[in-house]
Amino acid sequence: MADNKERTLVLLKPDAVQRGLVGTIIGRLEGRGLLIAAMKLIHMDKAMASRHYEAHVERPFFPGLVDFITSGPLVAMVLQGPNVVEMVRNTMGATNPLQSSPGTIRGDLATDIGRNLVHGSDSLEAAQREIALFFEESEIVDYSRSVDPWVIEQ
Ligand code: IDP
Ligand code: MG
Repeated sequence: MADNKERTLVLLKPDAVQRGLVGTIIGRLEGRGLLIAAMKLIHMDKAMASRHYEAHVERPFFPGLVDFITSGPLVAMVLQGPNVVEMVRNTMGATNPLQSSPGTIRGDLATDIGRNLVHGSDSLEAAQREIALFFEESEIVDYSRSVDPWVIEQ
């Protein structure tokens, strides 16, 4: 059985905040039954953005990505549930909205790879590193929901 307490970092990027899609996107993730373990609005600086996207530092799109992700506030969340990394990535859709399936967040709501609304960690290892960049351990709330047995077979 999958570990129900797997955690991932989700960012609702500055385009999601500016376009008024925060509620819609959180609703889609919540609707899948994922538990919100932490959440805050934060305006990243360039140093933090460079650390978050350190894997992409050599890529040609890196400067534009850092400019974009620091261009306004974003919503950072820790989501929890079985297979949460894959669940969030599937719900987000492919990186390039041109290839994202309809029904996914990017496939329904985004057009441009440089304005693709959401981030989700791509592995549990990346999630651990990214969560630690955004949240103190004390900001992550450990709780269960009475509805859990209706969402996850116990
Ligand atoms: P992911 O967000 O689906 O995990 P990554 O490959 O990790 O995709 O890329 C991180 C972010 O960098 C993407 O979400 C997107 O915003 C941006 N990005 C990736 N590739 C390109 C590109 O070719 N042009 C512009 N931006 C890109
Ligand atoms: Mg990525």
